[in-house]
Amino acid sequence: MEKYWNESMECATHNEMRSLQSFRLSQTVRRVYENVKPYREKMDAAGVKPEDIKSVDDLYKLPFTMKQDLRDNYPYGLFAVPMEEVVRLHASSGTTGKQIVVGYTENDLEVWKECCARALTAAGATKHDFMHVSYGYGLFTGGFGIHNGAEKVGMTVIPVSTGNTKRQINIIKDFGSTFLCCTPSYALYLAETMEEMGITKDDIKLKGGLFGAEPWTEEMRQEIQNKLGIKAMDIYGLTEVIGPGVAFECCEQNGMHINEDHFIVETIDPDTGEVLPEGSQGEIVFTCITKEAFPVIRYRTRDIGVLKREKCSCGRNLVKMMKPKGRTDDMLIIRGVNVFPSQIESVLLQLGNTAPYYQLIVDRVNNTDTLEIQVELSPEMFSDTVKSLEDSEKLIKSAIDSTLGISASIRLVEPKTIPRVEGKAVRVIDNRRKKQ
Ligand code: DLL
Repeated sequence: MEKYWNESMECATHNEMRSLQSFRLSQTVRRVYENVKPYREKMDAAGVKPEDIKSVDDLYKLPFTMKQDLRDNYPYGLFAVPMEEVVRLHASSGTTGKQIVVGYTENDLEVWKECCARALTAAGATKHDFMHVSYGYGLFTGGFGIHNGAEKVGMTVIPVSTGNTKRQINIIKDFGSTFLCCTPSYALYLAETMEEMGITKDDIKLKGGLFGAEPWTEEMRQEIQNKLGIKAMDIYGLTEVIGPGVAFECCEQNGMHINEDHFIVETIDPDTGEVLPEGSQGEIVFTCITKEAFPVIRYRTRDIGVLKREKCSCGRNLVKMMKPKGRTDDMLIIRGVNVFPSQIESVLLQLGNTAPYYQLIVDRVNNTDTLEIQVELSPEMFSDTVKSLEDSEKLIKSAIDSTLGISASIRLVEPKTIPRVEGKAVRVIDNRRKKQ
């Protein structure tokens, strides 16, 4: 089995990578300065000229790009090539505000395929495998991104897209899918539906999957692996940078290698913008150094993560980002305490006595923030006595209160009442926003 897709890049030494990055960065900055007015204006305002950016060490001199810059220049204002060179558009709506539009040249699509092919190869996929893609096809980057990468590897791609979960299970079974790509929450939903249909993991041929597009915990990984009988790998990316494939997990399942020959990564303090040393938790920032149509410079992702540069047993030298904790905009502030939904997921799944479905309802009552955690009962628990349900509720409450340092109310809800989704899970309903 191939271990790497592109050994010379994935295993290049740090020094080799830095010099390649420096060369590509200085070229990209010059091109963007010459061709994209908003970047030129921002650089001029900051007093930085392309000739000031000679190496990665000069990166900090460049201004950040924020989601608002993308919105302000909607739809094509940040494109760096004429439209006749753009062969594909994708878009991301996000939860608030106007959508953002990104473009790809023919060469950008090749870069994207390469990034996804590396991820798939690291997950153990080869041309002998069948790839079942349940990410949405359309303006969302998930479906097309993985699809094209898998074809590049030579896999037999099954472009199912989202919807009709029972049909998806039949396809997995009948077509002999060996790999699955979807959001981690949809993977669990597929497993649940499989169980309802009386199909066990021994009836299907799945052996691996690449899951991403939303934060998920180690505990969730275990659930998916056990229920589907597969090795579940993490894959990260965002529309603004390229889509899936910015970073991917290797056999260690401990952090995602970033495709550093295409994207330079930094972590910054989200409040001050100060660059943090590798290893400190901060906001992840990316600079594209090979993209032609839409190269973002120091793009602030709002994802909170930690970078680790250490020898990996897989042999890759690409820096790793540990599983992102969540996004700064998903972070809840409850009575002054910062809470990420992933922390709650981790506690719930560690206790292991409920179904892996939950939702957080945040409100403000008498000027005080309230947090209610709705946790779904597993069908077995649902038939338990009232006393044992009360005991479970108390157990969850005390585990949550002591981990988060705030008091939350727990509501156990009937099986299958938390809505199942085909894409990204909706974990938080914040009623405070309506009241502002
Ligand atoms: O979600 C691209 C993608 C598709 C990635 C399929 C992986 C697989 P957007 O819709 O623009 O793009 O959302 C990007 O999703 O900033 C993160 O907050 C979150 N995200 C993506 N992958 C992961 C992951 C796609 N593996 C936003 N872990 C990012 C945690 C993730 N969060």
